[in-house]
Amino acid sequence: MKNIFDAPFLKEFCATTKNMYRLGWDERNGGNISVMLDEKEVGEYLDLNHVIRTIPTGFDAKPLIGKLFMVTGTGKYFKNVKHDPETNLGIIRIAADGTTAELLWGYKDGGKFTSELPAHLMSHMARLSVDPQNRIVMHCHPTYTLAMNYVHELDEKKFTHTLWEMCTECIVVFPDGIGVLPWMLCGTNEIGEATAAKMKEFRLVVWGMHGIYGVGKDLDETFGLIETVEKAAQIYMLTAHLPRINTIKDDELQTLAEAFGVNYRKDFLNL
Ligand code: 2HA
Ligand code: ZN
Repeated sequence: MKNIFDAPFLKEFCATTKNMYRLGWDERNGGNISVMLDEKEVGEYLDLNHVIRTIPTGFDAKPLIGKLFMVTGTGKYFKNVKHDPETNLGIIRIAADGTTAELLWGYKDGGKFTSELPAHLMSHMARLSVDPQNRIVMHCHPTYTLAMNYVHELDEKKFTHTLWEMCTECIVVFPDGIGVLPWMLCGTNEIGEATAAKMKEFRLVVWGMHGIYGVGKDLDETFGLIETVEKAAQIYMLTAHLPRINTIKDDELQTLAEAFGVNYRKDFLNL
C-alpha cells in the first residue's frame, strides 16, 4: 500500500486550500471543498474494505452510492489543511442506503464533513447529470465578490453582465454566466436543493451576502473560474464609485464569444 500523504490528489487538495486561504477567500472555517475521487486510484493508498466509522448525511444521495469524495471537515480552517490533512479532511464513500457516509480516512479527531455537504453532494448530482466529467464542488467567501453583493443588484443577468464587462476574458471563461440565490440559511438541505437546481444551468452560483460556489472537472479549472469572477468583481469594486468612461460593449462581448467559439448566454447581452 502506498503512503497517502504522497498521493497527488491529496497534495493538490492541500495546495488549493493553501492558495485560497492566502487569497483571503477562506477566513476562519469559511469555505469547503469536495472532490470526487477515482476508486481505483484511492485503492492504491487505502484498504477500501476498512470503514473507520459511518456518519449519517441527513439526505438521500442515491445517484452517488459507492462514490468516494475527499471533503473538508466541519469547523476546520483552510489555513490548517496543509499541515494536518488527516484531521482537517476526510475521505468518505456514500453507502448502499444513499444516506450514510462511510469514513475511509481522515477526520482524525472524531470530526465530520462540512455542514454544507447537502449543497455539495446535491451539486455533484446536478452537475453529473449535465456534465459527466464534473468532479469538484468548491465554496468560498471571496472578498470583492462578496462586497459586490451589497452594492449590485442580485439579478443573474445583470450580475453576469457587469462581470463580463470588467475583464475581456470573463465571457470566455464563464460564458454560461452566474446563477444567483438570495440570502438563505446556509448548512440546510433547502439551500442545497436551490444550489443544485441552479447548477443544472450554471457552473458558478452566488449565495447572496455569503459567497460563491464553483464546479468543474478538476481543482485548477474550478479555482480558475472563481478566481476570474473575483478579479472582475475587484475591478468593479475599484471603479463602481467613479465615472465610467469606457466599457466593453455588448457587440464586442458577442464578437469575443464568437471568436473563442464559446456557447454563451445570448439572453444575458442587450443586443
Ligand atoms: O463551512 O463557509 O457556508 C463554513 C462555510 C459555511
Ligand atoms: Zn460559506
